This record gives sequence, C-alpha cells and structure tokens, in this order.
Amino acid sequence: MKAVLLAAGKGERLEPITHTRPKPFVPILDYPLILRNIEILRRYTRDILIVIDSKHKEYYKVLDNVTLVEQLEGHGTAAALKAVEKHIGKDDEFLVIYADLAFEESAIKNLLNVKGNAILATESQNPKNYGVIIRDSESNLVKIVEKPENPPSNLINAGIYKFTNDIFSYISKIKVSSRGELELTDAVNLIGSKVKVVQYNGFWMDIGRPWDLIEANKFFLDREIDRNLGSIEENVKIKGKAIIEEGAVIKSGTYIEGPVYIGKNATIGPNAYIRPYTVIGSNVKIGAFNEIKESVIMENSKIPHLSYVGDSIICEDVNFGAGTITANLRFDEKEVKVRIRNEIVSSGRKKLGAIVGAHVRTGINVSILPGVKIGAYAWIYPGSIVDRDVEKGEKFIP
Ligand code: TTP
Repeated sequence: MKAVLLAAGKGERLEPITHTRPKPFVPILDYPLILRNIEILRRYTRDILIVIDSKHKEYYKVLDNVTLVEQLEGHGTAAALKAVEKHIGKDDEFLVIYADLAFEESAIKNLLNVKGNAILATESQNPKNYGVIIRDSESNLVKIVEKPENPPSNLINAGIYKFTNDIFSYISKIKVSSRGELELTDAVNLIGSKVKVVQYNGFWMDIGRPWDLIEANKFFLDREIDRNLGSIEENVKIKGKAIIEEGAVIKSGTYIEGPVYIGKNATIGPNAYIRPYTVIGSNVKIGAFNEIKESVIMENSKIPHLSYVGDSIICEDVNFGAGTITANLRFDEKEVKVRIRNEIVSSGRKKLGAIVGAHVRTGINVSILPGVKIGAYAWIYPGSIVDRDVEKGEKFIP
C-alpha cells in the first residue's frame, strides 16, 4: 500500500520558524518531524510519495527512497492529493497523511485494519479549531463540519486517511472553498457514509502554531530513555532525566533539571542552569550564567552570556548578545497572545516567551516581551525592548 504525505502547505501560521524551513522539517528532539513520520510509515510500506511545493525542492533532496511530486496546480489539501493521481493504480488503496502531524504508530495501524475508505478521528479539547466529525452508530461518517461555533462533539478529523482510487472522482466534483482552497474534507463529505470513522486515542498533534512545537517536543522527551553519550565535567549536577548526545560537553557548575535533551556537540556552561523540558539542538552553545526553561533551541545557535530564555523557540544559527532576556509571563498573568497571520490569538499558555527566527542577532541588553515573534535574519540593536513582532530581515532600533 502506498502512503502519501501532503507537505506543500505554506506554513504561514508557523512563521517565523517556516522562514527558513518547510513545516514538516520542524525539529522534534533535534530530528526533523518528517523523518520521524517516514520511519513510522516504512514499517508498513516502501512506497512513500510526498507532495511538495517546488520552492522547497532542495530541502527534500536529503530524503532517500521517496517519490517527490510537486503541487503545481491549485491550492488546498485536495489540490495536493490530486497531484499524485497518476501515481495511484485503479485498484490501489492508499494512506494520506498531512505532513505537519506528530502522532504514534498506532494511528496508522488502526486505520489499516479497515477495508475501503476510512478517516482517523481523535478527541480534542478545542474542537472549534478543527473539522468536527459526526458519525452514525456504526461508525460511518455522517459529515465533517469545519470549525463549528458549537461543536456537536469533541471528535475531530486527525488528517490521516485511507482512500480507494475513487477519491479522485470526488475531488473532481468539489469547488474551491470560501478560503480559496480545494479542501479534501469536501471530497470526503461527498463520499459520506462509505467512509469508516476510526477513533484513535494515542498522542496526536497538528504542529500549526509555534507553541505546538514546544508541546510536541515535551511529549517525545517524556518518552525518551535516559542516556549520556557526552562528556560531563566535575561539579555538574543532573537531576532527573537527561538525554545527552555524542560530543556534547557539560561544563563545571552547570545545574540540570530533567527532562532535558542536549544535542550532538552542544556545549553547556560553565555555570548554566537548564530547567525541565529544554531541548537543545546540535552544536548549540549555552555559555556562562544562562537560565533556559521549557524551550526549543535549534542547531548552531549561541546564547553565550547572561541570558534568560523561558518557554521560547529559538531557531537555528541565532546569536544572542549578553543580557538578552525573554519575558514569559504577563503582569496580569493572562494567557499570552500571539499575532498569527493578521489576527491576535490566545496561545492558551500563561507562560510563553519569544519565537525567534533563524539567523537573528541581538545586541547586548535586549528584552523581548511575551509572545513576540522575530523574523529570520532580523537584527535587534543593543538596549532594545522588543514589544512588537519584528519582520524578516528588519533592523529593530530602539
Ligand atoms: P494546513 O496546515 O491547513 O495549511 P498550511 O500547511 O498551508 O499552513 P498555514 O495554514 O499555516 O499556511 O495544511 C494541512 C496539510 O496539508 C499540511 O501538511 C500541508 C498540506 N497542504 C498541501 O500539501 N497543499 C496545500 O495547498 C495546503 C493548503 C496544505
């Protein structure tokens, strides 16, 4: 059975992380999400097709033994699936998976047990934000209702399907939606009761907004087994679980509270404080007198002196000037809000720091307020108080 990963989205809601990588390449414990998902799929199939945006071709060249198909026409998940039509045989059944999902193997296994068309459904605490699934007493699909104001249930479309070749004839019948996309769910609704709803209760997350990446890393960190392949100097205290990869060096005076992940060849300390759910990528340097908490720091970034980074995402190749501080809690302790596209949305987190794009440089004594996004390649001049989002490549001068 073939598996099709839909990966040609824009990833706008995930900016600035997607300024420098396609959404499926976000790191989970320093390892691209798409590689993790391909490893799961390989247990069931050798035949993996990935629908990509042509401007991301270079990134996908690192993947072995997959067929890359460009989405050249139309926009939306159905337009993406249509791009693979000529690769699918008349009698084939095949899996379709949105490439920005983090899930466990049982999601795929459950779906394969069903014959014919099937959709995976999972429970969500925020069904309003998703396609809500209505099914009959025999678990046949009645309807998927997109983002309903009053959700009829908390069962949502998990973005993982099994289809027969018929799906393409249903796609040819649907029209562009009000948001200008050809939606796969519209085609699935046309199939209707011939789609089995398969409920899945394992871990599932759609990595759509930046803070989802912190949560997904937390989940996988909890499941990882303690290991230390790095080198630890004297007078380092490690409490709880720490995964320390090859070549990493933890210098004297550093205090680590697990669970934490420290990637290959990273250097921590001397005298650094690394708090729970910190995920540090390969070649990262965290120098003296820095405190890092529940944050994802991507490869090659440098936080050399006197910084506090809490509940934040720092993308690759960032350099923080001494005394760069992220604030992660509002005075009124309300949920931190973030601008996503042109809308201010609540992150649902009381604690959220900064989302800093790749190659950003900050000068000394920079303060970044909660929920602020800094675009890739921006420069933040010394002494700045960054109280608004900063554009890609912008020079922020106080
Ligand atoms: P979405 O997350 O709905 O869209 P997106 O990836 O464009 O992100 P954003 O809304 O933040 O800009 O897409 C769901 C999945 O479908 C995702 O894995 C990407 C894929 N997709 C395509 O392959 N082609 C498309 O044209 C669209 C819209 C999505």
